[in-house]
Amino acid sequence: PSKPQQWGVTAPISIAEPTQHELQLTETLVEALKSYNLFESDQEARKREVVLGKLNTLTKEFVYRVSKLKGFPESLAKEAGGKIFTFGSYRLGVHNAGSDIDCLAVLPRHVEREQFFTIMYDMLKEQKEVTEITAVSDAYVPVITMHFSGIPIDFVCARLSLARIADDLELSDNNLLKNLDERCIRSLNGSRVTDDILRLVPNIPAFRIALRCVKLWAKKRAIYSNVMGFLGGVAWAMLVARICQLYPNACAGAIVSRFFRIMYQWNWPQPVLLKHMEDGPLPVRVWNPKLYPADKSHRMPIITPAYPSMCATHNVTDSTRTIMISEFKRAAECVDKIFIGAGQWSELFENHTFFQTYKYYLQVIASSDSAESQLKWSGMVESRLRQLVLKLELVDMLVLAHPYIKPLDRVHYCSTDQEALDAAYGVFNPATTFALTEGNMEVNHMELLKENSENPDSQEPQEPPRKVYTTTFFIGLFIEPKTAGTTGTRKLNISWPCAEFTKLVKAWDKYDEVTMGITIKYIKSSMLPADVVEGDPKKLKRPQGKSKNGN
Ligand code: 3AT
Ligand code: MN
Ligand code: MN
Repeated sequence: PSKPQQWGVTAPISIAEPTQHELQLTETLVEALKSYNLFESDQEARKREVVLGKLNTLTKEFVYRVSKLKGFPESLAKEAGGKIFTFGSYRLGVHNAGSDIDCLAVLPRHVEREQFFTIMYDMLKEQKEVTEITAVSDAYVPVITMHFSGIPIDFVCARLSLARIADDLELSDNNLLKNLDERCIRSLNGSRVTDDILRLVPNIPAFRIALRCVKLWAKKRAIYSNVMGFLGGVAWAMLVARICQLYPNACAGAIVSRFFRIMYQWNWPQPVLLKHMEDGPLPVRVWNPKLYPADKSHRMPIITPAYPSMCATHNVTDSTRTIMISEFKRAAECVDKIFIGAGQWSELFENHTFFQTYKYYLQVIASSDSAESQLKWSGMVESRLRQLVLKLELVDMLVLAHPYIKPLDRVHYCSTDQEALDAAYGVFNPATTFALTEGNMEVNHMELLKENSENPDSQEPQEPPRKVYTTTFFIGLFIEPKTAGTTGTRKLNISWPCAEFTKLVKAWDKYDEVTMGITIKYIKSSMLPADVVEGDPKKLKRPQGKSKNGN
């Protein structure tokens, strides 16, 4: 036989075809994945296609209108075109029933970026199918978010240096990036990276099943989060893609099994690459640890394939890497057992035990007085939390600082100043506290509260309670165990990292010391709030009638 085709930067490890046993395990894997209700129905899939069709038509209509505004004659305005591309989980074919569609509008050069956020925004707003539309034009990647026929959409745009955007345009040519606004380059990047991943994978159906499995596992084990220093969707996709390249003919079950074993043994910081990095036409740097000290500090580099290549795992710290490696180990052992018939796939997807694992935790609470400011303030604190983790890693006797991936949002209805202060410090009455779902801070609980306060022992006329919004982050602390020889008291000193972190977040230009708070508390595991320890932290129990035994 001829030399096997090479996918990626090395020859494959094995080109073997799947065995009966591997095929059978792939089948049981698919069954297991289905039982988590990840897959949407055919009807929902068609609905997404219809929505994308409408968005494409609207994009062309938008380009046409702008062309006319610019005084283009009818024929040229019609030819100006416009096209949408997708990226993210939908483009990879691994989205869940509730996933958004990440969508990019590509526009010809005479359409200005700003017009997407004004004219296109207004056009979308007029559609009867569109709800919850918001334009965030000052973000790092500016975006319109909305629901279209109930489907969440992230809509970004890029303006190319082309007079017309043809229906058959592809985004792979690096020269398309020449002379573009940086925001356009970043917006194009999502699509260019997902397109490349799919191009570089030998067997796409096997890749999809394996990636779905890895994503579900990573979410259940609480290691799916780019901001918190673990890996996000793109990085997980690239890792799985690399294993697919090494076993081009393997089925999904075999890929999953190889995945955990190889990732457990990977020689970090050797980077994971899907292809050799390219040079290109932009005056921007491509990832290169030999040239740039910042790149050298990446602990688990996973490099995006599309030019300009970047490290998708810049946020990984020593702690989060250690945690992920031990999860790879656990998963590898689990899958080995499944392969010899001594285990079930469901064991791979067992929930994390973050709140049962550590003796001590840091509880970081960002608070403010309105839903709007809380969204920004807590987002800021969240984006800096890894700085606290990095500083904790330098503390003597602290082996590991383990950030929990999900912040917990609550609103507290406080009738006294003391209650408001306490809430910001993590002390609150469960009867007047409500958990909020992510991104949905504007829930009115007043009705519920009224019901609850209709009890005879509260007779004094009450002022409407004031709301305190809190977002709580947890960091598990693994402290060096005492060795047999040690005597006397050991003291863990975390005051410096905490003070530095507080200073850092308060230096934010929109920080307002009157309305915003930040507190860090060192707590024993027994002091963890009941609602996080028992099951799903998002579901605080609805208060039951008169509860006087709150705290
Ligand atoms: P879901 O199925 O949607 O949960 P996903 O992988 O599609 O998984 P997202 O929709 O959050 O996840 O992100 C899709 C892509 O959008 C990934 C990345 O290229 C880009 N992206 C996401 N968040 C940001 C961000 N904050 N800044 C810049 N790009 C982002
Ligand atoms: Mn998405
Ligand atoms: Mn998205």
